[in-house]
Amino acid sequence: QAVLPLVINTWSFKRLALKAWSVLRSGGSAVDAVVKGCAECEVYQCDGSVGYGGNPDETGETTLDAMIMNGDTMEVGAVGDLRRIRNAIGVARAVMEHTRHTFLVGESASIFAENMGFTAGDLTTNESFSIHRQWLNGNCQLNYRKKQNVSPPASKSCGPYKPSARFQDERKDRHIDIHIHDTIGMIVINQKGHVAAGTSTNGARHKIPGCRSRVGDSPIAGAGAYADSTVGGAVATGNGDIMMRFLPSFFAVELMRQGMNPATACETAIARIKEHVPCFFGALICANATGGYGAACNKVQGFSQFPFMIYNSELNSAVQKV
Ligand code: SD4
Repeated sequence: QAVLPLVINTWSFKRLALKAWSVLRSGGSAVDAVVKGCAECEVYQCDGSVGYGGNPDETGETTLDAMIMNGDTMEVGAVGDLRRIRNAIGVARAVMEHTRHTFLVGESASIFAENMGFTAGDLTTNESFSIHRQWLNGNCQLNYRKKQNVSPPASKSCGPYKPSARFQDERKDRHIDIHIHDTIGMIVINQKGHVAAGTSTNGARHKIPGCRSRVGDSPIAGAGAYADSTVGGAVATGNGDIMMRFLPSFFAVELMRQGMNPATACETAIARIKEHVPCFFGALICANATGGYGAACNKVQGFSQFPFMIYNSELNSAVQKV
C-alpha cells in the first residue's frame, strides 16, 4: 500500500522537510513543495553549502547551482554558476516555466533572473570572505596541483592551470573534504503520485570561476536529480566532478523502473561510481512512486552512514534516518 504523500531530503535539515510538507498540506503541487522546501535552505544557508555566503569560488565569489524536475511532464529548469541572486531554485523554476530552455548558466542566468524580477545583491558574507582569505594564504592548493616556486598569490586567482600527469592522476581519485561539500536535494511525491525532484547548492569550495566556470552535478538532470512520476525520483550529493560522469540519479530511477527497491537502487548506483573511483565522496536518496524510500553513500573518510529527512503520512512528522 502506498504511503503518500512523501517528502524526503538529503542531510538532516528538518526545516525544509517541514516547509515542503506544509506546502503540500495547503494544496501545493509536488513542484511547489520542492521549490519552497529548497528555498528554505537557501534563506537559512543550510550548512553553508546552500544559498548565499558559502563555498566561495577561487575569486571569493559565491555562485549557485540548482534544478527542478517535474516528473509528470519530464520538464526541467536549471541554473549553473548563478551570480547575485539568492533564490537559485526559484530561478530554475522560472527557466522551466517561462523559457523554452532547460539550463541557463553564468551571466545569462543572472540576467534572466533579474529580468524575471528576482532580487539581485552580493552573495558574499563575512564568513565566505574569511574562508576565501584563508585559502589564498594556504597557497590555493586544494583543487589544483601545487604550482612550483609560487608564494601565496596576491592576486584574486590561482590560475592559470596547466594539466600535468600528476594532476590527471589526482583527478581520478581526488580527496575532497566532505565538510565543504553539500547539496540539498529533495524528492516530493504528492497524494496522487506526482513526483518532483530538485537540488540547490553553492557547489564545491574554491572552484574555478569566470568564463571557465565550474558547474557541478546538482543542476544536471540525471546527475543531481531525476524524477519520473511513473517510477519515482532520486537526488544526489557529493563530489559532483566525479558523480556527474555516472548520472546516478537517472541510473537509480531506471533501476527502480526495472523493479529494484529504492535502497538497493541507491546502493547499486553508488557502487557503479565506486568501481571507477573507489574513494569518491557521495550519497544518493531514492523514492518510488508508492512512497518506498532508501539511501546509500560511499563509505569513505569516516563517512559510514548518510543522514536524510523523511516526512510521510505514517510518520506524521519529519524524522531523521540514516
Ligand atoms: C557539487 N554536488 O557541486 C555538489 C556539492 C555537493 O555534497 O553536493 N556536495 O559538486
